[in-house]
Amino acid sequence: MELKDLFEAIVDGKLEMAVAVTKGAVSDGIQPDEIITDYMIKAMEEIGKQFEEGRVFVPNLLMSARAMKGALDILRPLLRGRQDMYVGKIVIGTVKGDLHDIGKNLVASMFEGCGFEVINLGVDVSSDKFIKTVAESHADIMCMSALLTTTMNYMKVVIEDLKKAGLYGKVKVMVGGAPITASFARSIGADGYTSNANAAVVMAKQLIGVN
Ligand code: B12
Repeated sequence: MELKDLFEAIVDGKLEMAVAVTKGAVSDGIQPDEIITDYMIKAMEEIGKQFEEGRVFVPNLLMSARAMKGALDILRPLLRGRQDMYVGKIVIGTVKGDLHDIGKNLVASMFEGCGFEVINLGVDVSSDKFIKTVAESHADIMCMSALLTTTMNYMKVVIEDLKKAGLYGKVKVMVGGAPITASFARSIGADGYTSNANAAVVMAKQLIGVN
């Protein structure tokens, strides 16, 4: 099996195949970043394109998501293994009404791999839950993800509630997800936005002043 089979396995939603190819790639010494960026993310882009063109439907997306998760589960411990120092604490979640978590989990795994302690609140996270967790954990950064144009505006609600709770400015806020832009992030008062997981780590470190 070759690594390009991972792309096909995710597009076709074949979990066992995705896991087997990923395990093979790891034992061949291929770096997790390369597997994620060059094959896994590209496969999700491809299935997304096919969905937009009406060639596949929601069940196909779910199968692909399952295969992607299975492959990411193999890589996650390896990403963690790179951690050599504690950098800071991050609370991350996908906002209320939104169930997309593949990108959010990738970002969370990258953070963990680069020394952050991560509290992953999952999907469909309410403002109350974000704020309660930030307050209790004394997190350095709160990260919100949204993949729907209908849910991205909820990020503003959370930031407004953060202000009411007296936490705005005390915790840095990062936002991301396919429909988010830097100007949207600025307009709602977020401290940072990046379009991908690698850049998210660089920005998170900048925001809290570590390199
Ligand atoms: C997989 C998928 C699903 C799966 C999700 C499974 C899962 N566990 O996540 C399922 C089938 C559940 C799903 C459901 C729906 N989906 Co959907 N889905 C997708 C799809 C194909 C891929 C998303 C994905 O995983 N991308 C791969 C990851 C790696 O990329 P990413 O999420 O963008 O994350 C990267 C960056 O954005 C960034 N990032 C992400 N989060 C964060 C956070 C921070 C803080 C930072 C800094 C960075 C960052 O870093 C990540 C890694 O590089 C997209 C199409 C697309 N092109 O995006 C549609 C898409 C997002 N879905 C869409 C729709 C319409 C829906 C449904 C409404 C469909 C329906 N009719 O039921 C439902 C909504 C359910 C809900 N309430 O959330 C639309 C949204 C349209 C819009 N403008 O709002 C899209 C764009 C497809 C389309 N073109 O129509 N979906």
